[in-house]
Amino acid sequence: MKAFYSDRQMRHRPTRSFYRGRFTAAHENPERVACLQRALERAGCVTSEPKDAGLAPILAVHDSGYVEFVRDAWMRWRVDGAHGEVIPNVFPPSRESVGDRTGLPVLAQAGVYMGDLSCPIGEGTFEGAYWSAQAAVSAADAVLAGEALALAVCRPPGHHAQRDRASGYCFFNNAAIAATRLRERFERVAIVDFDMHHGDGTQAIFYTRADVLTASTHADPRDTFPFYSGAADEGGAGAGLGANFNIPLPAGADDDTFVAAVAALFERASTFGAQALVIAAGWDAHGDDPLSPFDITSAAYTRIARLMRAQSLPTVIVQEGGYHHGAIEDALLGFLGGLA
Ligand code: OKP
Ligand code: ZN
Repeated sequence: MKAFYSDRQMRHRPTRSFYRGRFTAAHENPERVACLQRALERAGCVTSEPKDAGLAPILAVHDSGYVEFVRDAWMRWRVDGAHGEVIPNVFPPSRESVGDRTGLPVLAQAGVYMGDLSCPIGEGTFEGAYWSAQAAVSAADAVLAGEALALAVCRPPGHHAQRDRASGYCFFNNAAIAATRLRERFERVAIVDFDMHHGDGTQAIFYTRADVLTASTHADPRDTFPFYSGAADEGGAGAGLGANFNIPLPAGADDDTFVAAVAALFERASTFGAQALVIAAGWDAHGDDPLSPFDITSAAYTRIARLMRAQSLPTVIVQEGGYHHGAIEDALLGFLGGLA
C-alpha cells in the first residue's frame, strides 16, 4: 500500500493545550508519528514524501482569509508583541456577526478563526498543517491514478477543522481535502470516520451537499468533545439531507458495539452509492487512550480493516487522532493486519 508522510509535518510542535482550567502538555505531539511509523515499518509499509500540490487543494475546502491567518498569525503575533503561541482570549458574540475578518488585528482574528484553546499556532504550525494536507492530497492522487488503497499519515489531524475555523488540534481538514480531490473523478464519495470524537468539521463542510456522505461514530457528544454536534438526528440539510450520518455510542462501548457501528457506517456508504471512500482513522477509541471513554482493543481495528476491504471501493485512509503511544502503534498494526 502506498503511504505518504513528510518530515516537515514535525514542524508543528504545540507546547501546551488549555484544558479544564489549566495548561497541559499537548496530547497531539510529534512523537505520535514515530509510533505510527514503527507500526508501518513492522507491517512492511514504507512512506514516501508527498508531492507539493500547492495551496489549491486546501483552498478548495477552506476560506482564503482563514488560510492566510494560519499562515501569517505567528509572525503577526510577534510583531504585535504578544507572547508564546497564538491562542485566543477574546471571542465574537457570534462568528456570523463579524463582517470583514481580514482587516482585524491578529488577536481578534484568533477569536474568530479558532474554536477552542487546544490548537495553538506556533512557528512551524502552518508548515506542518500544510504538509499534513499534502499527504492527504498525494494519497488521493495515488487512488485517482489507480491504486486501490493509499494511506496519509496526517499530523496534525483534520476532522475538527471547519471551512474557516481551527479546533481540537486541527487546522486543515485533511479528510475533506482528500474527498474533494476524489470528487474530480468519483461522483459520490463517502467519508467514514471512526475516530473516537465526532468529525464535526467534516460534517459542517459537507452538511448541505448531496455528493459527499459524512458518516461518523464517536463517543456521545453530550459528554465528550466536540459537545455541540454529533447527535444521531443530524442528517444533513437542504440538498445534503440524508447525506450525513452519526452514530453516537455510550461510554464503556466494547469491540462488538464499536465494530457494529462502523459496519453500519459502511452500509450507509453503500446505500448512498459511494464510488470511493475516505476513512478518517483515529485510534483514540482504544481503551488505553487518555481521552477514551470506551473499552476498545486493537482487535477491533483488524475487524474494521476487513470490513473496509470488503467494500471493494477505492479508499484513502487519513490519519486522525490517537494519543497513547503504545496503543496507536498497536492499533495501526492491528488495522494493517486486517488488510493482508
Ligand atoms: C482531536 B481528535 C485534552 C483536550 C480535549 C480536544 C480533543 C481533540 C481531539 N487535552 N479536547 O478528534 O482526536
Ligand atoms: Zn479524536
